[in-house]
Amino acid sequence: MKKLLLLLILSFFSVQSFAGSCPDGSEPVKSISADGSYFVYNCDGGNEQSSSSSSISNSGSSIKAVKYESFVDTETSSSCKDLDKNFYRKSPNKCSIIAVLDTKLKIEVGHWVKNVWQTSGLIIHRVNKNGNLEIVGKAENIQVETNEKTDRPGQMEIATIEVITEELGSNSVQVIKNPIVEIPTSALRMVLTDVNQDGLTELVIAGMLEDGRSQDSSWREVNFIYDFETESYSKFGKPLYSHDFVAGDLDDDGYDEFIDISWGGSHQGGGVGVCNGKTLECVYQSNPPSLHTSKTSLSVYPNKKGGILFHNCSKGYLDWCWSEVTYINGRIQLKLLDKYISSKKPDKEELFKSWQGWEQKKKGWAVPGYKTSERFKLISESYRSHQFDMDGDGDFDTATWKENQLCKKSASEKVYHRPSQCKPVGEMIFFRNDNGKFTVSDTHEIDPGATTALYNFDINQDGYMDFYAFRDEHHTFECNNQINNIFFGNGDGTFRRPSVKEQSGIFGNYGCEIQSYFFEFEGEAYRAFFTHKYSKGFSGSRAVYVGVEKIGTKAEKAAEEAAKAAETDTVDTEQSAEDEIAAFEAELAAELAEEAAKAAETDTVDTEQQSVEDEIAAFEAELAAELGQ
Ligand SMILES: [Ca+2]
Ligand SMILES: [Ca+2]
Ligand SMILES: [Ca+2]
Ligand SMILES: [Ca+2]
Repeated sequence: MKKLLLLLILSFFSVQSFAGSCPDGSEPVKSISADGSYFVYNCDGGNEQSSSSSSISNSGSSIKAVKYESFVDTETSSSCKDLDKNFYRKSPNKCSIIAVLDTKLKIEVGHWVKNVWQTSGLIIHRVNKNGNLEIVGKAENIQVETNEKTDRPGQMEIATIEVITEELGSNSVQVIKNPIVEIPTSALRMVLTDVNQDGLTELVIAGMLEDGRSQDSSWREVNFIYDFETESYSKFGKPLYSHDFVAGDLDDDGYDEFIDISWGGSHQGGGVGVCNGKTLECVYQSNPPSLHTSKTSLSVYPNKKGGILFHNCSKGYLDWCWSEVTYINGRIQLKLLDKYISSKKPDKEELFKSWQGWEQKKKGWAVPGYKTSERFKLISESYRSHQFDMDGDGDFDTATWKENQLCKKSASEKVYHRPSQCKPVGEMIFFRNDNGKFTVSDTHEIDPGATTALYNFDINQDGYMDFYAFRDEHHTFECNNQINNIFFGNGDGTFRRPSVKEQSGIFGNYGCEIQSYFFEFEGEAYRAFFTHKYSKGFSGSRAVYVGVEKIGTKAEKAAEEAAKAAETDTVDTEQSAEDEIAAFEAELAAELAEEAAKAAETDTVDTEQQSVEDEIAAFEAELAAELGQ
């Protein structure tokens, strides 16, 4: 936590020192482009006359990554249901634990972090060359002491678990392999895409070294492509302090371009790199006016050149913009489509003390009914946005959240202490796209916590796109907060929050879950998740268990219900004792599920669940006795 806070705090200081370099360590050569309109950086020995290639090109060499295997805990059954009863929410879904991730930290970042996977920033899936499912997670093993001045590389861990889905739910689910590889970088932004258009996805990593090292160190880093099939990586682009990184096919040739956006202003250098998807050559330009980093997302027009970039328009986080992107001569041009004023200008100031002891005046707003010395709303900002089709009309709509900090203290205290006296308050805002004009279609209060990714998936399989915000454990010391930020779509740009009971009818909850990801594989819906064994190992290693559950499809549920209905229709009045047991059990199971859902909702220890189980046992015994007569 300390480290993360430091990262956030450091983001707001500008520094002068910078030593950018090419992947091979040499200095990039700066020259003017052929048309004189932008700078070109060249890494291959200063070949300045090659202005037509006008860029940093991919080094091309592929490096085998250092590799370990993760493991499956043989003392725990590989069924999710046996993992942990504390947070268990009953579900009929098939579910298996497929790996246990337990990588020790090189450098301690807080007594509560025992294992780098606790703060993993990614869970996704891919399909490999054998057509098998792979679950992919990413974590960082921070290699620097807090505030250390160093040029040491970062260390990212990528775990890939290849699993046979037919056996999901059994205690012997087949895990084909589960390598963990190390990539020598650090990053907040990653994109899974088929870089070379061979039908298989790679992970594109926007390297940047804001990993707790001193602000006098360079935070600039090149980008990496991890090839899952060969377990090797290659590099491209020049070192940049990549704060935002988006991908999309801007020239409609099938290959995704990458827009690599450095934190604006003088801080570690500004600028935008645009890397051609086919050649991986990058052209660098200064920040287009009105583009400020922190929540950039890109959608591309289907079967057409260009797309829409969503971004902050000005430094103060007060307004957001949608711009049409055109990709000409290797660089991007932005044309403003629409703008949204997210907050009025802060009109008050209060003194704040950071955990390092620095005192600084910060801007914000008064809270109605309070003096600013007692309550203060500090201006802050979210770092993510997501574009997807919310209303099924074929164009991309936008979701993002507004985040401020609500701070409380007594009037007699001289300064506000941050973060201890402040907590984030957020509002998720959905914008519907009507021919390039964006209107607010819905808003919901959220507890943003450490939200690091926004996803869409039709979770309840009703044909309307749903949306969820994934949180990791950086700021949350509790379990299961990630499922608080799930929104079910109504198909028109509005969303509702499903109750825990409604959620429980779709997916389960196993142990102390810390991240969740919904996806489709071979036409079936699944959820992958990271969880802890709360009751047993929390004070020990805090090993992270990776699980996959299959979500029943709508067709399957309908078939089940039809079968049940057909069964009851044909049963005559002389129902057998077995049928009676089955019917009673089904009824009680439904009750159990409801109880479990309630229990999960209130987080209280439930004694009632046990009594219902006892009831079933007693009834079974009674009937067994009757049958035996
Ligand atoms: Ca590929
Ligand atoms: Ca392209
Ligand atoms: Ca739409
Ligand atoms: Ca839905």
